[in-house]
Amino acid sequence: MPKNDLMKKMQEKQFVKVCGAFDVMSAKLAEMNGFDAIWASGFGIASTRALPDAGILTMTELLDAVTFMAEACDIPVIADCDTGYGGPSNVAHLVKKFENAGIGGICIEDKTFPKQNSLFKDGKQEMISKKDFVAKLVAAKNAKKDSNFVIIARTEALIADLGVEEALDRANTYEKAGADIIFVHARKKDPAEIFEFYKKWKGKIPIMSVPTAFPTVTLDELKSRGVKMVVFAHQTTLAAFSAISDVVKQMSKIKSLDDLETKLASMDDLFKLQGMHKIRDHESFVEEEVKKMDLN
Ligand code: SPV
Ligand code: MG
Repeated sequence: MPKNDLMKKMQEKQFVKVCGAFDVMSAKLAEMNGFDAIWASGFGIASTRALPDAGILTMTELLDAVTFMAEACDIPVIADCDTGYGGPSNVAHLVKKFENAGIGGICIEDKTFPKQNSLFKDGKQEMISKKDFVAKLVAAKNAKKDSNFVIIARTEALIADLGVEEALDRANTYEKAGADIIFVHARKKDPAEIFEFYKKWKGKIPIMSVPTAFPTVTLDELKSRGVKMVVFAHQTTLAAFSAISDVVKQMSKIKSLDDLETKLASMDDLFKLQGMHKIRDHESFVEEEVKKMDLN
């Protein structure tokens, strides 16, 4: 099970880098490349099932996918739990299940169920009231047993075009309700609005950013504007899609595998990821133990 040290890392390092993952392999690769934590992306996990990122997957389906990641990783795994799968009681149940599974924390957002992906052009972006979302946060906070379990409150005020003042009001209220981290999502290519939020934010808890919509903004710039946690939420999913599409397209046409133009990983790379050597060692160990029993 992963060590749940995300908040500690944030205090020590001032800035943490989190990588989106859609399955265990992408989570493991992120860990092997030095990320501080994993963002188990709802968008990514929905993509692996070829289902819309629109609240279609159930809570237990998400829990299954994220549990596999947490079992394989030593760094914390944060689960993107959309709107929390219902009201405060559903959120309390969710926190209990995810915490028991060794997952490092959850993110819930203040949209109506079923939510639609925030970056989906012309998607439905309706929000619930501040009061109703606070009730979910209070339920989440009261349900967690480990103080290190992270509750990220995500406001969609900018996604719903309600402006910076609404985002600030909601973020301040969510901090009071017990959130550990605030995530204000933004979809405009011009970062002026989200930068205005960062400038006006006077809260004490850390701010998280997903810069997919404004990719030219550097990490140093985010850091200088007070962001404490960057999440590259989508890129592993997008990369996997393009890499697999490319190789599959080529394989549909080639006469032999030698014609493939893509540089592939080796089988050994994957055996390493799987920990195949551990199987050999384990089998030798079991064989020795059985021998010692002197059976006839
Ligand atoms: C996700 O990774 O599923 C997120 C971020 O929630 S976004 O897709 O931008 O809504
Ligand atoms: Mg999501």
